[in-house]
Amino acid sequence: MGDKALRTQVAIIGAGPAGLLLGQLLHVAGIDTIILERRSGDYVLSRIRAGVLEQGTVALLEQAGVAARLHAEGLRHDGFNLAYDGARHRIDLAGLTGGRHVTIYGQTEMTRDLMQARAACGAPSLYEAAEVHLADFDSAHPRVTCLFEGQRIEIACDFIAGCDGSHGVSHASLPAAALSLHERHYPFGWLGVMADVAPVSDELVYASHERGFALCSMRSAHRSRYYLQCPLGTEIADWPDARFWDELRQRLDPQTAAALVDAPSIEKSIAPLRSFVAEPMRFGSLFLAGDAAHIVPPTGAKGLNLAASDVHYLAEGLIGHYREGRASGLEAYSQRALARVWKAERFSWWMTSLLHQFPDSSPFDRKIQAAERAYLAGSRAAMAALAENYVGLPF
Ligand code: FAS
Ligand code: PHB
Repeated sequence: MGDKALRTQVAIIGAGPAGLLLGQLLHVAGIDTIILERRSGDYVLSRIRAGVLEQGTVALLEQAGVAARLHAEGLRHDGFNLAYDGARHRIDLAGLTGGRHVTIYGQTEMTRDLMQARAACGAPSLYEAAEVHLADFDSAHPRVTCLFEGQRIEIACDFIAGCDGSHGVSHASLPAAALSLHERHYPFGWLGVMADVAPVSDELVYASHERGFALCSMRSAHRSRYYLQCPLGTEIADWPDARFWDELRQRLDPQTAAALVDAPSIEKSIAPLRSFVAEPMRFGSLFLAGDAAHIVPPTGAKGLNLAASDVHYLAEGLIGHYREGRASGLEAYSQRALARVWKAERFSWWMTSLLHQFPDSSPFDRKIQAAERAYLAGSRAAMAALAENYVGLPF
């Protein structure tokens, strides 16, 4: 028994996008939650992550009542560009998908909006909660314990939502035999730079070059986000700004390279690329959502958006349980979520394979990759398939 006993309907582990969005959707539906987060709020906000939101994610933020700033500051994008063989090929998202689009709005800002909304509604969040432990989730009376502000807290709840990311405690709490893991590691990472300078282009540019992949993205009309494919083991210390900008220019098509304006980096980090799925996503009263259950390489801008669709299915199931005593939503959760997860895993793997240089590829592999790019640049049907995945498949 802890020093302090609490009770809630849904205990949420993790205050990243998945945990916070779930908390807000359940609050709007009148369902009580407690969020436990290992880090401080400032630390969570300091992590630079995603930047592209699907329309379905925007709709969920509207449902959660946190989309005002997104609509005021987010950038609607109706297309993006692929750059290879010295030319740019625009993917007309709106024209190829009957008007669908994406919105550029940093995950940091989305997280900030969700944190502020949760604080405003007074729903409890335990930041810097240590030694979080999940218990009895194979029963109807699961419990979560943690150390918080020097006290041992025990939370009795009906359900636990494991939204604690790829290094969380939730899936680590499961017996290995209960999980089926599927994984692919890529032989490279992304070196990312943020700079307060106007973006090189008003739409994103994904460049494929024999020196490696590069991505030109943004957070606003005054803040740019760039990435370079880099070998495993790359050290940030080996990449001063001047080298980064020079290498980026070499990988871009001439038109984009000529327009690039560089500026001092305000953030520089390296992210490894991997594909990962843990099946199933439900264990009794414990439900996994977001990076706690799956990881995609960031090439297709799917990670954050998959966390949102998991949360959509899980919130629907929990609301059905509490409002109508209906178990079907929760029983279908894992199968529904995984059906969409695997399609996004496929797309992210495909786009990564299309645009990156693979150190161990054979001459045949490289010919196939070049043919895939050439086919895509010349086929409306191929571009339409890319576009419908990029804007987000239906929930
Ligand atoms: P998160 O990892 O965001 O949140 C999990 C939270 O749980 C964290 O705050 C963590 O501190 C907390 N936690 C962990 N263990 C805990 C414990 N034991 N107890 C309590 N709390 C615990 N996606 C894109 O779409 N585009 C991108 O460009 C992109 N870039 C990325 C770059 C990096 C370096 C990384 C790591 C990911 C990137 N992603 C990107 C994916 C990323 O955006 C995730 O998909 C998104 O953060 C998923 O959100 P959550 O599932 O909430 O997980
Ligand atoms: C980003 O802006 O961080 C970003 C955009 C598109 C991607 C990945 C990352 O595919």
